[in-house]
Amino acid sequence: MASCLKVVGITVGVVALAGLIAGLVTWGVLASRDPVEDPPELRELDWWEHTVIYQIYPRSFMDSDGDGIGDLKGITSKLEHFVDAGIGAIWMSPIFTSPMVDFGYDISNFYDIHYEYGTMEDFENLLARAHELGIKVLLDYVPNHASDQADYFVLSRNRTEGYEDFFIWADPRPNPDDPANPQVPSNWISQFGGSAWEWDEVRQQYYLHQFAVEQVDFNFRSPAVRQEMLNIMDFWLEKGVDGFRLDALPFLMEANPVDHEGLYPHNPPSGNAFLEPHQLGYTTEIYTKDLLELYDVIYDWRDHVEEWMSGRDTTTKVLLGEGYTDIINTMLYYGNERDRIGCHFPFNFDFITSLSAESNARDFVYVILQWFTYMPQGKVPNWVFGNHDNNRMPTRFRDNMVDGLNSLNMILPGVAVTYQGEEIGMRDGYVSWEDTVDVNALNRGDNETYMLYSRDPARTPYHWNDSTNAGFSTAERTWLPIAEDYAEINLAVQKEATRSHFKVYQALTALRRTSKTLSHGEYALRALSANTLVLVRYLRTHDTIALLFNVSDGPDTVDLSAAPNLQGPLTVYTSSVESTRDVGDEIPLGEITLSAGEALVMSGPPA
Ligand SMILES: *[C@@H]1O[C@H](CO)[C@@H](O)[C@H](O)[C@H]1NC(C)=O
Ligand SMILES: *[C@@H]1O[C@H](CO)[C@@H](O)[C@H](O)[C@H]1NC(C)=O
Ligand SMILES: *[C@@H]1O[C@H](CO)[C@@H](O)[C@H](O)[C@H]1NC(C)=O
Ligand SMILES: CC(=O)N[C@H]1CO[C@H](CO)[C@@H](O)[C@@H]1O
Ligand SMILES: [Ca+2]
Ligand SMILES: [Ca+2]
Repeated sequence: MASCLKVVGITVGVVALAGLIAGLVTWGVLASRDPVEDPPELRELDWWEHTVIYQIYPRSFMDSDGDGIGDLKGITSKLEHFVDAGIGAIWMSPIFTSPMVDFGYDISNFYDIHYEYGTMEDFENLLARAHELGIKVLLDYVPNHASDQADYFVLSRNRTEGYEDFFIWADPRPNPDDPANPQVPSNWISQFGGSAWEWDEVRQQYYLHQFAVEQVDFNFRSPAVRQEMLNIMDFWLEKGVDGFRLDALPFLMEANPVDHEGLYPHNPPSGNAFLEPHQLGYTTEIYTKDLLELYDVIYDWRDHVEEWMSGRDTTTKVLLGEGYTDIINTMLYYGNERDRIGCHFPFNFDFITSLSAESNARDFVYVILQWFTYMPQGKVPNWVFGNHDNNRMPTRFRDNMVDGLNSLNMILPGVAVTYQGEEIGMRDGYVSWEDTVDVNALNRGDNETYMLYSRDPARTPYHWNDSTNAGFSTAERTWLPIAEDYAEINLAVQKEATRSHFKVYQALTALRRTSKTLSHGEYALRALSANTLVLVRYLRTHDTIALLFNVSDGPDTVDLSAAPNLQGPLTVYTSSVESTRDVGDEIPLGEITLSAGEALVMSGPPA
């Protein structure tokens, strides 16, 4: 570890400086040690602490060679888009060698690039060009499982020395009632439905797969596996990547039969009478998810990355955790149990899992404040509005909320995360049953129910312009269809328009880059009515920034003078596309009526 001071949570580029200031940091705000400076110097943030991170779904971003599949050269050709949009870092869903059963989340070679996406040289070019442009590059690290095509599995299934215990192998469960018919090792259900155990003819044992049959769970109790995970991380760190998004963390470890009389314990029934035993949710996953032991693995990874950095002249490498779990378990990814540190932050999925078009302003305020309440002191918050596993943001909320939601993302303290397309308000694409390729939909659904499970609609290709295939590809047929609304919603049209989601997005990221209030200030958040919330950011002598957002589907009148820490008059900095208020309009601190979904970002005098 570079320095024990990093345990405090907020790291800065220069470790010695962190030592000097660690004691003075409230969240983000630092009083100067030098009394003659006025206004005081503000602590220089490390690159990741207030950045905008953009998730690329590589298969759907840009196709450079006309095979209908996005690729690395395509991404490299579009890196200027991130500069244009004001993004600081990209994270890419997996680009490693894969049979593509789960579109890259089934990795067969963790040390190479998938052929449809390009070559190692293409990756190195992408990385070099991104760095030239000042964009950090994060990879998707998928530690829970390997593809059944991976060498590890081929070697483990015939018990090659050193690989015997790489995966979770189990004998059939004895069946006292019918000894001739042994059972699966336990009742565990895969995330994609059906038993999590699969019989292997070669080894004559079952193996565990918490996801697809072709995604074999690593055995994290094996020291060899633990070491191999570090080797993989090192390989990509040596290449120069800036960090990792860590996939599916709650599933890293399962109950140990040693603690259960030599058997894998059954998960207890959840009591959900609508589900059948093979369906996810029929049981409560107490032995297969959120095991406390898994956090030690994460804390070890963080130690390892800190050690890697300590011998080198390098910018900070970050670890971002993915785990859909409750708030208590989520916060453990930050670390601090037994004084250890974990991820720089776990993704905050509350806007995906706890809020929707049905939510009122009080729900928004409650959900946002909940994160701050539970987050350990000194840590950096983050906000996620969508990703490749969930319906797109405007589809879960409403079209008229796009700018308000992007404004919230950018004006809240901490890191903003954008999923590919959110900057132009892309909605879910329609994907017919015939065109469906998502394993979750194919396994769990049929031609009538697949839409409940399919992640394809959130993965349709990016809309660059209104030409063929939205400019994504010259292929006759793309891997997923282009969403039908591409002529209306695309980047080119929004760059031309005077008012557009993209223009609002650009204004917001520009403000983030320059406003010390946003990077270092305090926040106050309140529901001014059932429908309208106000978020105020303030910092001593600096301009105050306020976001007013009517999250409802109708007009709302509120009294701005009730907003905390706000002085008038306010000036509109940017407003949602359908708003009648323009940049520069003055807004008095009194009654104001907002149309459905209207959002105003305003600046005002210091609080
Ligand atoms: C196991 O399989 C691998 C890969 O097919 C092969 O190289 C190796 O010789 C096999 N080992 C044993 C003990 O059968
Ligand atoms: C779904 O498939 C079944 C069986 O092939 C067929 O009878 C039914 O009409 C299909 N439903 C739809 C909505 O296509
Ligand atoms: C649309 O976008 C693609 C990708 O950037 C580009 O190759 C193509 O020339 C564009 N078409 C038009 C008509 O601008
Ligand atoms: C005060 C006011 O007019 N609020 C409206 C905002 O929109 C919602 C949803 O349409 C209405 O229910 C409220 O009456
Ligand atoms: Ca391609
Ligand atoms: Ca696992």
